[in-house]
Amino acid sequence: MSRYYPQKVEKRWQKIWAKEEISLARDISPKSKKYVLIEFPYPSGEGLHMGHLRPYVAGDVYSRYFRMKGFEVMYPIGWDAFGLPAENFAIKKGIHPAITTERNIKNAKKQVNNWGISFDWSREIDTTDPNYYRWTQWIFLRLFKAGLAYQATGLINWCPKCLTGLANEEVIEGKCERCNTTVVKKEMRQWYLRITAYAEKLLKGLRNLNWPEAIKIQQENWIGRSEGALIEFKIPDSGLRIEVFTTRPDTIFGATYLILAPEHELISNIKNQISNIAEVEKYIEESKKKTDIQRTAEGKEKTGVELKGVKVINPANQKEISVWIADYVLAGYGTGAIMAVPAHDERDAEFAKKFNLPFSDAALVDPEEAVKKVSGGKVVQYKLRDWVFSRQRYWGEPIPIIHCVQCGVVPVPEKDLPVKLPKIKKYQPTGTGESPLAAVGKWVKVKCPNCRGEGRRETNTMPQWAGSSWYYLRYTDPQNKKQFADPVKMKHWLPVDEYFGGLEHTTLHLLYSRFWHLFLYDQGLVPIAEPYTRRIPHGIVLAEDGEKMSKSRGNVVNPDEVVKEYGADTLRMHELFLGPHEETVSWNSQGIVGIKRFIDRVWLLAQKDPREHSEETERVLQETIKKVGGDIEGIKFNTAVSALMIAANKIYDHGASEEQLEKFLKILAPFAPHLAEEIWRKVLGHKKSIYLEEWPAFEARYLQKAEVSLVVQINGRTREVLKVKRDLSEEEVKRIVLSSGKLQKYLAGQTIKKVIYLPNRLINFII
Ligand code: ANZ
Ligand code: ZN
Repeated sequence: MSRYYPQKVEKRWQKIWAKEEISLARDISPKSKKYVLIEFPYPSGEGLHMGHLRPYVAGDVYSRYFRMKGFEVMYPIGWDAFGLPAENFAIKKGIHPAITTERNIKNAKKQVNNWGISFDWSREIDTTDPNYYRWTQWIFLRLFKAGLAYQATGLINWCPKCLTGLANEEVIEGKCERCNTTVVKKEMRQWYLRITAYAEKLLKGLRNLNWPEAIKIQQENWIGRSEGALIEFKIPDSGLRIEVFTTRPDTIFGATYLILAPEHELISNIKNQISNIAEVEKYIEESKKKTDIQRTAEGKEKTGVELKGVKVINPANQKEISVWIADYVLAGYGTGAIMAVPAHDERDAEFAKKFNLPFSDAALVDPEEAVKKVSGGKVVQYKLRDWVFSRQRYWGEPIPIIHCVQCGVVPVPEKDLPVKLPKIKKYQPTGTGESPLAAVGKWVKVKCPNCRGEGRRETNTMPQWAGSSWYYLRYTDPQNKKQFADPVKMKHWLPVDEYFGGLEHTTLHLLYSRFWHLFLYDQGLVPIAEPYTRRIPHGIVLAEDGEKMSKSRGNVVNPDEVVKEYGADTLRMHELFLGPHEETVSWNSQGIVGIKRFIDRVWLLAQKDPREHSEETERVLQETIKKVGGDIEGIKFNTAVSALMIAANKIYDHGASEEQLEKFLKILAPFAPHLAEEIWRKVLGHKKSIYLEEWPAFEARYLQKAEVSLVVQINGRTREVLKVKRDLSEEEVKRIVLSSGKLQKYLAGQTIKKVIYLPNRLINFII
């Protein structure tokens, strides 16, 4: 009897599967389609890690299962290869990012192949390929022509380490999402995408999606819809007015003062009127140094300065009230001004106490009436801001725009796409707010497509989120030279049925790509409104010590090392067995030995002779077929693995016919693809792959047999026959009997001297 050497066996099948195109998804097929997607990876120099393995294996089990269930499954992969890390790595090593990217892709590809992931390589895409980003630029132009891409100068988030502007979504608790450096505000010209125009659609579309509730809520909160009113407060004898946004117009009689954000534009207009302007300007300077998070943190002591010499009239009661600036009022929300109602609002109350401002317990009024009487207007406000879309870095898609002295902002004609990123030697960020491309004179200088006069190319590039905003569309038709994808193919494959991914992209990728998709839908360019039907998040894999895996801690488990030592099948099953897919789990180096033993045991089982049919085995198989299928569809891979292990032990004990062994192999196949195929073809001698087989059907008659009729005797006399689950322990049966009303009458108050239990047949109480 030979031992099982996964390292040898696995490589062989990986090659054969590639040749046999086992995972190729056909566009024209009589089968129902299933589109399974993982978030395509960023190909870094470090290679792929456990964080990639987890969703890829999950998607792989799912895809292999549904192929066997008779679906045409598309499970593609590509590379999200633009972005800062490649560029930073290149700067450090002095190698061009195009070269390192190619190298890293090659390596990552090898990795996922070693893990036995059944991706459809014929659909591979790379966002840095001009054939791909040509269409990213094309969609940008569509947005531009629809008025949804615009330039503006404003205060934006700036990362002083990455030396680039950032979108709000990339600022996590005041820090850069990439490098964790505290973000500062900087006034700059930027490109924006008007995602706010889609706020309502982004909210509404969420409702019908099969996403975890927590993710929906997070996205809803980020969009932050709130209904309220705009109300004007006049500055007497000036013709000026201050507009506030309030969600509580009913409290207007209690508004005893007004607060502006320190950045409010009115302040510079009424400078002469402010008698303490020096103090005010000092406060404005100080607040510039704080992030929004610091400014609005709960429990932070309220600060502010009165604008002395300025008063406004409360339109509800005509009372004159004072005006203040305070940093807890943000410039970027509502109108950047509030009416303060200390009697009803906690933050206002804190502020009023500190500065000795009046509280008013005036009665609430009907909100509708209040708005009418003060001639305000009902409005809806969103927390969502427009998406800052330009980056002052080299390694990204050039924004296809030409600036002309005569004509202003001119889009590059579609026929001139792609605007290729020039290969240059000096790609270091400049830090001046200009992208390194600005120094490439030859590339920048270009004729205006409109007037043929002298023009300059836009030198900012797109953020790393651009290419990923539509990549799942390209998978449906990756080679298309005429369109970003053929509508017929999109209609066939969309929507994505299952989207496996991380929890960190809720307000980044998932928000951005839904926005692009909804826009393309409005333009009639995609067949359905929402791209991702079901979202399946996974928890992180922590190191064995329960800490995050990190180089500096030295606790990183490298999946490739595990493959070398134990083989891919063991790695896959162990990883799935660590815990529920959506939960954070810790690596466990002891448990892996158990999985390895399981793999060896199945191998032994396949060598066992003679092979005879066993009813016991059949019953186990039937239950396991049902359980494993249900678990895969319900994303409960850990319990599926456990069911397979239990089944293998029982089958080992009871024996199995060839047909029974085959059934077991088929349900094991999605999890341990190499082992299953090796036994299927090499031991059992089948010519064709096990992945062309059908998932075994289970027969109800066996499942009914999961219940048995148990005779209950008292002192040897039969008193009852109970239907109970098979294989219960004596304790479990006792509990059932003692809670049965009919039997209680015999047993109540009696001392049970002895219990005789014959599993699945009889229990006899001696009293
Ligand atoms: C008066 C009032 C009375 C308010 C009351 C609340 C309670 P959401 O739900 O988040 O939209 N507000 C408006 N603009 C603001 C800004 N730029 N910075 C900080 N706070 C601002 O909150 C809306 C409420 O937050 C508004 O309603 C306003 O205070 C405040 F008993 O007006 B309210
Ligand atoms: Zn021109």
